[in-house]
Amino acid sequence: MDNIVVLTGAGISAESGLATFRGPEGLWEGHRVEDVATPEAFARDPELVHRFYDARRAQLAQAQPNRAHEALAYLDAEWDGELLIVTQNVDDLHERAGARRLLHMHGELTNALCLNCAERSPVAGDLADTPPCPWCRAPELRPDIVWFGEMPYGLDRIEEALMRADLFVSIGTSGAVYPAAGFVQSARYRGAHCVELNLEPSQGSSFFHDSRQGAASDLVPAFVDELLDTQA
Ligand code: BJW
Repeated sequence: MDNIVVLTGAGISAESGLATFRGPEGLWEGHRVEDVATPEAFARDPELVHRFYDARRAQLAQAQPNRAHEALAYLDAEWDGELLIVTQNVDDLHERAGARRLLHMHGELTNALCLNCAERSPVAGDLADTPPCPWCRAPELRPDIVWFGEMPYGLDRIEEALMRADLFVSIGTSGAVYPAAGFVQSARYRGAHCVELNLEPSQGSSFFHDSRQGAASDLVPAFVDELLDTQA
């Protein structure tokens, strides 16, 4: 077991106080997804969308990584083989916990993307105030978030890692959104052992060899210990 791909979703950050997307308490309960998570909605009402993401950024600044983020960062530090942590999350809790081999496939809440020059830059202040792009000075910044219908980041790198993976681990994701929901099938087809750690079985649960139910802050540290024992 040398090469590992870990996929994380909103469930890993739930115990840090960040709402998931699709539960009864879901992030979008008070917002229609079409109002905030498509490029068309942003073109229609940029201020509404900016206010939504500015509020989430402010909330993120108060949140802390939990034991699951910390366990993955420990795995990153200790694992001698290849590892890629692919997160669908736009929060920065993995990197704040210390993870380095990390890819944000759905963008980052703390970054802005310029519609004029396509450069990315860290967000300083609220985007609702339409600050200028630090590169080209145009006041055309949008959140650096992959919305429905847009191409996720890093798919070539992810595909390559899945091709070489001996182990694929999916943590805290409902398996409702593609292409991430299809990674288990790609990994399994190429011979990887596939493990799911989630509060409940995901939509793609039957594709996993091993599906464990529970809170990420319990399951992930225990699983990381198991993995590091195989390396010792
Ligand atoms: C716990 C826990 C605890 C709770 N411990 N667990 C038909 C078929 C196939 C595809 C499509 C289709 N129609 C349209 C599409 C494409 C579309 C799509 O998938 N739509 C679906 C709705 C069907 N996808 C796209 O448009 C993507 N782009 C694309 O496809 O480009 C073209 C392409 C073509 C070919 C190849 C490749 C690409 C882009 C998707 C962008 C997703 N963006 C969002 C919004 C970001 C904005 C924002 O943050 O506001 O990203 S959607 C939202 O869902 C967010 C998440 O990253 C994503 C996944 O959600 P996640 O993380 O799984 O959260 P939840 O809430 O769903 O689940 C949480 C889980 O945790 C639950 O199971 C809980 O039980 C569990 N949990 N507490 C452990 N303590």
